[in-house]
Formats: sequence, C-alpha cells, structure tokens
Amino acid sequence: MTVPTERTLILVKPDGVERGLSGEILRRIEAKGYTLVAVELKSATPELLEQHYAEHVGKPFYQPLVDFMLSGPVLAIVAEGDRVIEGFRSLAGATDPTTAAPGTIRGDLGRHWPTKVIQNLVHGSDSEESAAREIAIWFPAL
Ligand code: IDP
Ligand code: MG
Repeated sequence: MTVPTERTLILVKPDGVERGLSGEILRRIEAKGYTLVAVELKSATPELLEQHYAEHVGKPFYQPLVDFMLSGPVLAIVAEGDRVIEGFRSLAGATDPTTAAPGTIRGDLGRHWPTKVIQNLVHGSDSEESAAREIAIWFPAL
C-alpha cells in the first residue's frame, strides 16, 4: 500500500514578491524535488490573516505582521512530497534571517530591517494539522 504523500502551504511574503524572489524560491522548492500542486498570486485580507495566524493573535508583533502581510501580494503555493512540511521548513531556515543558516532561503536572501515585524521572505506550515488548515484557508477548492 502506498502511503499518501504530504502537502504543505508555502507563502512568498510581500517582501519576497516585491524583491522579485518568487522565481528563486520556486526554483529551490522544485530543485529539492517537491511537486508544485498550486501556485497563485493573491492579496491577503485581515480576516484571512486572522485565521492563518490564529496562534499569534494578541502577540505584540501580530498587528505589524498583519500590516506587513497586507502591504503587497503574496505568492501562495501548495507543494507535495514525502516529509515536505519538515523539508520546506528546513529549506526556509530559522525565523530570524540574520542568524538563519547560509544555504537556506532566509539565510541566503534575507536580512534584518528596522521594522516591528521580522521580514523573512517565506512562510511554511509547521505540522500536518497546520498544513491542512492553511491549505483550506488559501486554496478552498483543494
Ligand atoms: P515561522 O514563520 O518561522 O514559523 P512564527 O513564530 O510562526 O515563525 O512567526 C510568524 C511570523 O511572525 C514570522 O515568520 C515573522 O515574520 C513574524 N515574527 C515572529 N516572531 C516575531 C517577533 O518576535 N517580532 C517580530 N516579528 C515576529
Ligand atoms: Mg509559524
């Protein structure tokens, strides 16, 4: 019996889209061997972000995070592959781009900016439960 392969929700955040890094980030996902299931440029809304970032509502960086995510379009991606949730988190690197390991998206392409929110180019689901929830938020048709 084949084990169903895993899916994750990836976002190229507004800083990544604005800097023209969407292609480079897609390239890294594909080069790793993951399959692109859906790719769409979207504009977030406060309601959608409240669902997406439910775990962060009420934290000091929540409103700056929402404002940042509304500052421009995001590229929403569903990628598929064995252990892709963990694998993309590994490709993305640590949350803080200054200390994210070289070789990762955040480590190679990100840096600190003097803003209230950490701008770090990408989002990736952190568990199977989050992935299912986030895919339903961004791609209800899937
Ligand atoms: P992750 O994106 O690496 O999973 P989370 O802790 O889930 O990190 O935080 C979500 C996003 O909120 C981060 O990617 C970053 O953009 C922002 N963020 C997280 N922690 C802070 C903080 O302490 N100050 C400002 N922004 C933060
Ligand atoms: Mg997270």
